[in-house]
Amino acid sequence: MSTQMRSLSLVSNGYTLSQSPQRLGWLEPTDPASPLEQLREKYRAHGYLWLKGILDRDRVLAFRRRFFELLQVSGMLAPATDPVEGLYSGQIEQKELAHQLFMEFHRSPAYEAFCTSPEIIKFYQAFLDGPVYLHKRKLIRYNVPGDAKTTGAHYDLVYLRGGTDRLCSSWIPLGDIPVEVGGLVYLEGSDALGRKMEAEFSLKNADLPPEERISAFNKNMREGWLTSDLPELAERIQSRWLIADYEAGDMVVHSPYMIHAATVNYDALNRIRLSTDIRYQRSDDAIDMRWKNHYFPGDML
Ligand SMILES: O=C(O)CCC(=O)C(=O)O
Repeated sequence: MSTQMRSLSLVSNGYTLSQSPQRLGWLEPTDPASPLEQLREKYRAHGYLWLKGILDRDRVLAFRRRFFELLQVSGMLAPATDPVEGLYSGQIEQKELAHQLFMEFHRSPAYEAFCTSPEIIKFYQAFLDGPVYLHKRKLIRYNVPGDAKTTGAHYDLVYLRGGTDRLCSSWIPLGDIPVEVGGLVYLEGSDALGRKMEAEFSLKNADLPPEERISAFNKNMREGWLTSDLPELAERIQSRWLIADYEAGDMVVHSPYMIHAATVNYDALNRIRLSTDIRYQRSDDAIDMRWKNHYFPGDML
């Protein structure tokens, strides 16, 4: 669908993407039942697989409900609404409590169970052709409507340089995330650019002490982010940001070199954007030991 057919406001950290429609496109969906070699080939060629409906939609929604049921005491949800809708109240009255419960949820067996759903494990075992390992550091993100701060352009290996680069990120919408709700946007064809940038960073970082060399925050990096100016990056490399209407049940698998970012949640219905991002790799490949702990704010990853 053309972006003009639906008037979209696409903004990321103050930069407007929708002003340059020629720099926008749509993410290409993939049937998870496609033959394995086809999936691998597509992943190699595009740097991502948007696996439509690979997860059980009801299970994803039940997990969404669980999250919002736990956090609703913080005042996050509009009064007298069903938690599964995740409708924003307009302000989080008890911010500290929300944070505490949010962190608690990261450590819950329910979250672990969700991230190790049989469909996910089965997919990765086949895709990576062997036993797989899930990084313990896993992230849940909620983005309330109107929050101007979003994920800047980056590729994941910047944060995961201490192990193999044969790892896959899973970005999982926990609920429907149409473009307006501010999901991930992917820079078309950027896996190759990410590889080139990483090779350049490796040269620059070569003389740094080992810990600093792999840090996303060393003097050669920009806090891990390549830029906040998404339109300029797309223009510079003559590419397009690919947007999508994600649905509960989908999972995007992206390569550690694929450049992505997020846009502001402008949902007219006031839905909070909820998602998780987790990383799988083969268990016999080198593991970045810095990811062996639960996520905590300021963990410098
Ligand atoms: O959900 C987001 O805003 C960022 C997620 C991300 O960067 C990732 O999945 O690698």
